[in-house]
Amino acid sequence: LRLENDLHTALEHGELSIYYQPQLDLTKGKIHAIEALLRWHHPRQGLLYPKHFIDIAEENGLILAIGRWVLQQACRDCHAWQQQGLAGVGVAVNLSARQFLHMNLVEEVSQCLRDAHLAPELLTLEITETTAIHHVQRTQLILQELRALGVGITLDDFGTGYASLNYLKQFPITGLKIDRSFITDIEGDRQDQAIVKAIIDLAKSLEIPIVAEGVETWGQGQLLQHLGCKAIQGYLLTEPLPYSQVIHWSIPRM
Ligand code: G
Ligand code: G
Ligand code: MN
Ligand code: NA
Repeated sequence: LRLENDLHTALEHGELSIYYQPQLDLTKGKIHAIEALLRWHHPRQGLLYPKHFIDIAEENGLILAIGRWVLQQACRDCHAWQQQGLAGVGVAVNLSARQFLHMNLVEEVSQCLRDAHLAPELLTLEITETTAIHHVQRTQLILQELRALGVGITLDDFGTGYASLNYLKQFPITGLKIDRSFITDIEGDRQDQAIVKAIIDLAKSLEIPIVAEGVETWGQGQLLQHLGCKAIQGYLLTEPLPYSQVIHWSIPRM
């Protein structure tokens, strides 16, 4: 309850910030996008992660104001890094179910792009399977409008839900992220390997770019590359970084 009270003033007190985690295109050896990950610098409890407060924000509706702020800030930061050595590198912003259904999403996204002078192609929205499962037609319409703006739509945590394949069929998805739970043991677990290979092959035949998340070791990265995965994200490259560090970060030698 205390946390909930504090969350009401977190935005105006400037306690929220965005950390950024790059995605490496293995075929080009270049960063192609960077995911925005929300953090809360709590005055007494220190650095808090989304798992500590996103559910609260969803329940009390603060997620709408917070989500709007994340979108604005991420678009501004992405615009700024175009001139700071990261030209052509896009930004990926996570959206939760409530944002998706209750924000005036299409209007707000296009407003953010305009305000930040950001090319729509540089923005990708990450949704999960739970985002919209009960509102298929409405979701289809919103996603089509977002695609018409030029914004990308990535399906996050792919493979963990019940409806992954349905989503691919029904929605205009432009990217997939293989959930970290399939990556963790991929080197030792043949079943995980088979699942990941199937997802990669599926994405390839549907011509949808794929990113493996939660890649922590060089071995995992190599195996994924061998299986045909063209992009990775995870601690192998770096943990999520504050903006001030992102522009000075460079791809580690592997
Ligand atoms: O930051 P961390 O790596 O702990 O992220 C955990 C999860 O929190 C992510 O998978 C993502 O779905 C969610 N998340 C991170 N940032 C945001 C955000 O800005 N908005 C929403 N709705 N979810 C976020
Ligand atoms: O949107 P999503 O929930 O997928 O966000 C990714 C989450 O995973 C964030 O909380 C991020 O901090 C975390 N993360 C990013 N890279 C790694 C990794 O290599 N290993 C682990 N365990 N977590 C990671
Ligand atoms: Mn994500
Ligand atoms: Na994820």
